[in-house]
Amino acid sequence: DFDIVALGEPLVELNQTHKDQRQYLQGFGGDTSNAAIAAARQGARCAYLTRVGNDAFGRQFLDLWQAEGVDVSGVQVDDDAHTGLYFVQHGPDGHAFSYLRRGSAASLMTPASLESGLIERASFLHVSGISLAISTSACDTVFAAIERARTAGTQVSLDSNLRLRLWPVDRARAVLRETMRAADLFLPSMDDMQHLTGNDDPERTLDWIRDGGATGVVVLKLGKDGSIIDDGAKRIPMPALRVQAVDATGAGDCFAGSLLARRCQGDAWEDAVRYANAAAALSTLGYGAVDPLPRAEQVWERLKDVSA
Ligand code: KDG
Repeated sequence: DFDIVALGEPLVELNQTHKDQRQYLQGFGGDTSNAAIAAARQGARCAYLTRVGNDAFGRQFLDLWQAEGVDVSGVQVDDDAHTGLYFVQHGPDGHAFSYLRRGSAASLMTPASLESGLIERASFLHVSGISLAISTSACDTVFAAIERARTAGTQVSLDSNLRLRLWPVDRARAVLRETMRAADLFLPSMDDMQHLTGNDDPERTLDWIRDGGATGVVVLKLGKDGSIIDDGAKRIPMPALRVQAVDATGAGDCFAGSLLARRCQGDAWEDAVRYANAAAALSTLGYGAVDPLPRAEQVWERLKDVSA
C-alpha cells in the first residue's frame, strides 16, 4: 500500500544557469512528480500516475522514479505522443517558465488511465491546478481520480499551482473552486489566490475559500512570510525559514510532498508544516526542481539549527 499517489504531468527541465545565459542544465520537473519525489525522499511510500512518451525523456523519467523509490506501475507509455518539456529562465524578478508540452502524452490521459487501482490503496491522492489545466481529458481524469479517492476513503490533497499560460483565469477559478470543495487538504499560494480572487489579504482569502465551500484543512502559502494553517476551527500563522535561494523552482512541490509525508508519519499539522517549510527552504539552494530536493536527514539537521 501507499502513503501518497500523485497524478499529473512530468516535464523534462532545461534550467538556465547564471554563468552563461545560453547554457541549460537538464533536470526534471512537473509539479506532482516533484512532490512525489520530495515525499519519497522523506521516507513516504509513493506512486505516480501519468503518461509519458515512448522516447528518451520518458525512459529517463521511469529510471528516475524507480531510483527514487516511486512506484511506476500506474505509468502509461504512449507510442504516439512525446514527454513534455519546459525551460526555466532566471531574471531580476525571479524565474520564469516556458513550455513545450501541448499534445504531450500526459495531456492525453483519460479516466481509463486510472485502472491500475493505486488510488484505492493510498492514504492520500495528490493533484494540482496543473494536472487540471493541461487538457480537458486530464481534467476529467483528475475528477475521476477524486471520485475514486472519495469512494475508497483516500484523502485528497490539492495544490492550486495556477499557471495562467495553461488556461484562462475564469475557467481556472471555476474548476479550482469545484476541486477545492472535494479536497481534504488544500494548498493554495497567496500569489495564485490573488489572481483568482483579486484580493491580497490572507484573512479575506481564507474567508473566500471557506465561503466557497472548502471543508478540509487549508494551508495558505505566503512565500517569504511563511504560511497560515486553517483547520476549520482556528488559523495558525507559521513563520518561514530564511535562506539565500538560488532557484525556487519546485519549492512549493517540495512543501506539498514533505507535508504529506509527515502527515503520513503521524505529525500534527503544525509539526508537519514546520518540517515542510524547512524542506522547501532547502530545496531552493540548488538549480532545478528535483536535484536539490532534500532528504529527511538534512531537514532534521536544519530544524535542529533553527530550534537551537
Ligand atoms: O512547481 C514547479 C513546476 O511548475 C515545474 O516543475 C514545471 O510542472 C511544471 C509546470 O507545469 O509549471
